[in-house]
Amino acid sequence: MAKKKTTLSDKKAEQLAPHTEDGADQFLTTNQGVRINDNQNTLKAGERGPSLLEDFIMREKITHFDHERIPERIVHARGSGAHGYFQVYESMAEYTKAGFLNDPARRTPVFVRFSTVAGSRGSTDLARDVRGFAVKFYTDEGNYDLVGNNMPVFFIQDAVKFPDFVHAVKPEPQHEMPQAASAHDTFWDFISIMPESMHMIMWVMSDRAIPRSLRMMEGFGVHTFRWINEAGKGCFVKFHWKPLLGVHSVAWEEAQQISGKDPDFHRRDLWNAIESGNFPEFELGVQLVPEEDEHKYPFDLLDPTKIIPEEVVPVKRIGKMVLDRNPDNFFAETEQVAFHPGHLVPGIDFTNDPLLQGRLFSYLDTQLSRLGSPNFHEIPINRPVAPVHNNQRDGHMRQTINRSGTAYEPNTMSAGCPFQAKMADGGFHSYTERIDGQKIRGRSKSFFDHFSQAALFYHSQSEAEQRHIINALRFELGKVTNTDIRIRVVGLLSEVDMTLASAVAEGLGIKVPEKLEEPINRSIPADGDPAQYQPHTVKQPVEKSAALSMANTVKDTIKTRIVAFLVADGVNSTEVTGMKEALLKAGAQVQLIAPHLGSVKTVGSSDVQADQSLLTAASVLFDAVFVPGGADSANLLQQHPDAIRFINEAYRHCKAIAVASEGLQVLKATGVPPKEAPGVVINGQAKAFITAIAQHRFWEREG
Ligand code: HDE
Repeated sequence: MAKKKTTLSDKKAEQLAPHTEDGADQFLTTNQGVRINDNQNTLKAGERGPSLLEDFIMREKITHFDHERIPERIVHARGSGAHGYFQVYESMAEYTKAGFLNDPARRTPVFVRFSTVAGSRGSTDLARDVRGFAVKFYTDEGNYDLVGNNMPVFFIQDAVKFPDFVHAVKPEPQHEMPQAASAHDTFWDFISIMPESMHMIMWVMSDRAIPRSLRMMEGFGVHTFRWINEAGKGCFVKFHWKPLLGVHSVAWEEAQQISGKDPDFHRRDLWNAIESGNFPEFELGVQLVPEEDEHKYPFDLLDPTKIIPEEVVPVKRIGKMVLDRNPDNFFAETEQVAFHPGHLVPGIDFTNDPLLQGRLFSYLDTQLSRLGSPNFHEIPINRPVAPVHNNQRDGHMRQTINRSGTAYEPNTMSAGCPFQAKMADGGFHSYTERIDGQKIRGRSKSFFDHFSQAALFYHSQSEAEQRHIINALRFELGKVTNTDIRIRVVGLLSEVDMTLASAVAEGLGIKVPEKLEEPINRSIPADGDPAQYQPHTVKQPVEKSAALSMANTVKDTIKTRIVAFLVADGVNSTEVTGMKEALLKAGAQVQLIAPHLGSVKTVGSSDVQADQSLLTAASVLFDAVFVPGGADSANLLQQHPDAIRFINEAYRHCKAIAVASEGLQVLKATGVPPKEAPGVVINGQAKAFITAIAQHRFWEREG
């Protein structure tokens, strides 16, 4: 048989392969390869005697165990990873010389890690939080990392504030509470005196912070970056990831319940999707701004609290990423992968965004304590597929055996090798930018519009989305114990939108303050006009942007959606089979939930098997629910409190519900309005049910 043609996307898999082992058909050994004869007992002085120090097998095993933990990431500790590939649709050579963006035939292997920010490694996936969206491209020219988030802006404008911000959002130091939550005093204390955070606050209080799936959220590079073409011409670029399944979220109450029912909900969803061949797909989009237009907008491209509205600069979709392989080992891959915004390839460069500039220091630095050595790049998951040759030597856990007799450059003794690459040979060359200015610890006056884009976001949301933001703020500030903090935050919200501030204030039983407290983080240059360094608003080019609302996302597919069928003995098998076939054909998945596990008797055909019982399943873990008929089944279910609760919750969380024939009885028993309620299909019609599931949620029911 001909050898399978190696696609470039296999390159990383091939590189990882020699480092893997699975123990199949092998003897158990020590780390020195010695076969172990008894793994059940320590070596003892007599059957009832003390253990012997000389038991090298026991000591090796326990010593390794004692040291198997490494520090978790200071932020983004909780994460899930996947392998895949990226392919550009057409050459981007006009704008960038990056090889992987120039050749549509090239499949570049990637490793992606999605994460929450505030929680520890074992915390719930469904925390209200930003999601990390970090992509490592193993390009032929070296590793390129796009270390982004699922929100396009950030809380602060300057990296020096990052430790303060993280200390404020993390559990409070005296008692380490709360875990994976921003609803506490120190976070909101910080926010209440940080007006620049207002735009990001709108995003984190929106449903974007509680995604339905990691496969159904957008990603953003956040900062403005730079592309450089072969001729050396630069242009500004903002990166977007657009999920092909659309952008969807869960309800806040649902998120809290999922955290109890299945804290691994997102991780499991990603894993299962890949295992079942439903590979997550994201398109890479770019907003390109010519250098000449740098100062054309009423916001600063270097300010990470600002977006470029898509109506102003459209997002051009330039390629697709497919995640098609789960990691073999969580620790070796997902935990040990090390991202760094400073991992660049020729054709891509930074800008002077002061948040990005600080990140360039932090990511390399943090790996030294997290992974323990400057040789972390030798860990298999971090190795580039491009060859590595330099004069860096030694250090803890060095793997490479450098054979050269010289470890310096220039040299003559090794004929100058390894030698510098000319630009024509792919040598990285930093973008030549003229910098003229005074050394100053301060901020540009173009950074002080803290409210216009927060308002743009809020005004672009649907009615339901605005209601969710208000409720989220009421929840979060309701958990704050200090009234002064609540008042200050409501004061900041009043600068964004008065109806928003009033609604939040009403829920908190307070009044909107008339005057804002002066922000404390001002540095004004000696010759600067203080007024220009105060928070203010600048008119934006658009008042609304459709792209900011999830209500406008694609709603034409039910692929990978999970539908619960509530069944009991006596269920109508024709209705079960008919609906199941239609849903599977449309790409959804079905699980039969019954009062007990095992066989469920049917009317009309052989028994069916329950996938879960009402004890372990919960409506919050499904996208929609169907109750087929069959008089006995309906009778049993309508008297089963868990079945009634299941449907009530699905209704409360605005999900599609369908019933067929006697299934209507069960629906009636719940008190859910069976008729005229949006998203409730009472005639068991598969087509109508599929259309309803594709809508994702019927938030109008909340009203
Ligand atoms: Fe990070 N961030 N960050 N961050 N960040 C880390 O690096 C940091 C910021 C992001 O899955 C750390 O290896 C500073 C913005 C992701 O491994 C650390 C500042 C954005 C991940 C760090 C920021 C991000 C991290 C912790 C402000 C979106 C997870 C462990 C100047 C564009 C990557 C690590 C993974 C992780 C520092 C702000 C995204 C400490 C100093 C803005 C997705 O280096």
